[in-house]
Amino acid sequence: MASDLVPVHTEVESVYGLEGRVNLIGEHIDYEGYGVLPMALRLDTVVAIARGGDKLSVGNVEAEKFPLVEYDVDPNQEAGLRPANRGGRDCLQEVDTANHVWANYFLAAYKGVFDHLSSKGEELPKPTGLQVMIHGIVPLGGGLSSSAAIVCSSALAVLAVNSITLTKGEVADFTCKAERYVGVTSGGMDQAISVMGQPNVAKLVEFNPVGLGCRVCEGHSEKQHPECAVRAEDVHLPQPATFVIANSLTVSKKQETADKKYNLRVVECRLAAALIARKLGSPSDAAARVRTLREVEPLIAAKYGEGLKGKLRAVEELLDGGLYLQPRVEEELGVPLADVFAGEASPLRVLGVVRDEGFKLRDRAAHVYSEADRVYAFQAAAADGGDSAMADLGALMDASHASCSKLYECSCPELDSLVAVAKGAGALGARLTGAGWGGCTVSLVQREQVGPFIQRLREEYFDPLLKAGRVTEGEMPEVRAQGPRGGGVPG
Ligand code: NG1
Ligand code: MG
Repeated sequence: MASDLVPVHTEVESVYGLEGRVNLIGEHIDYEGYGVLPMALRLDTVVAIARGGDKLSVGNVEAEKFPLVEYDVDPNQEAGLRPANRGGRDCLQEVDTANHVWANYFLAAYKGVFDHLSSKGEELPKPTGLQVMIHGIVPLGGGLSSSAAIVCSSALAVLAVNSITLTKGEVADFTCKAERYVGVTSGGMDQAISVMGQPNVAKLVEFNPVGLGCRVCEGHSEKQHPECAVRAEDVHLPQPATFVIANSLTVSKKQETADKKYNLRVVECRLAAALIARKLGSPSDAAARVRTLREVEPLIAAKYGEGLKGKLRAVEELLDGGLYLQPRVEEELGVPLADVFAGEASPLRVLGVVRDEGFKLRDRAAHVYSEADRVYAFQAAAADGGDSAMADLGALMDASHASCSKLYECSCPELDSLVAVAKGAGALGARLTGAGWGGCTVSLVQREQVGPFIQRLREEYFDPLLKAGRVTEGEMPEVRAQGPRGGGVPG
């Protein structure tokens, strides 16, 4: 890959590359604090970087599609605001989410490096001009985490050019926060697997927030240890298991649609958690501070018992199955939503956008709790590896898709149809992967079935799209398979 790169102006000092990922199970639960089970892909994004010039100059090998973007090295230099006297604020670069350009992902990473170092109280490097050249082959808007691949490799490049080394867990944690500057209030799965993924093995990625019992150190009750923030454990899959990733060819424009889709789901989960807390006796102000469904688990367990059954009963009894309009949430919570989200740009934007449409709370919470449970069932079935392991893994993937489609409503007709075709073609399990609303599916297939399986997808999903003129030959078909040995099977 490195030989494809054309350095701008100066000699390349460092080249960094990180992969996209496929999430095998655990969708839309990372931002609720729950573990997920992704696997790194061979598709990657590479960043070449060198000091030089007086701008952050961000180019792409595919210059026609992604034209050169230049940013000021330090927009506040002229105002005389040096890092030491910025009144406690971090890097003053701002990412303009209203005018989304591709290079914003680099800028988010750049800002993230400065923010992270200053949150650790470390001396900040002097901002200098940088020449950056990027090349990525992770399909965009495909649910394969092209965005995290560019954010994480950019962050590593900025660290490298400043001779800074950090632990993988630390990089995974701060790049997750950094990617949110682009405007999507995402969880930490993609950055974690991008940084911690390894060939030949899937990973159970877990997040260890303060106060909820860290699984690394069993401590950090007050302030999180940077090295404990994210933890990744190997998950070895049965040998015949092959995962076929197929692109529905419907692009999911997650950044552009965030406030009506992805960010709305994050808000719905938070409101569901707050109402559960309120109904289980928390005072209004405490309930309004609850941020995730994971946080209310102890309250639920005290009344309904441990385990998934108790959580689903709580959701059924405490939340209405219909739509909640804002005044109803405020009445039941006892706090205006403008106060709940004071100072938080993204949820306030969501409120503005969906004012008259309302929130679905019961279905969203039921999805999160059941999906979180399926992740551990998947890990257990993989570890068991017995005769029924393949069928068990497949059934869990099917249940995940049904839940994403019906309860979380993050599928779309094309993804549902591709999943149905995959099942008809003999997949043991098939589901959307990533945020959904377009992008890719992942199917579990026996290794020796891969060839005929891909052929069926071509005939039943891709050829009709081609005949109908909905895609061109050049776009056809992005079908890739990856087995536990990491061997790519040509599509
Ligand atoms: P994709 O679709 O790959 O961008 C997104 C989020 C994840 C996770 C999944 C849904 C980003 C960067 N990533 O992934 O954190 O929530 O959706 O499980 O937005
Ligand atoms: Mg993404």
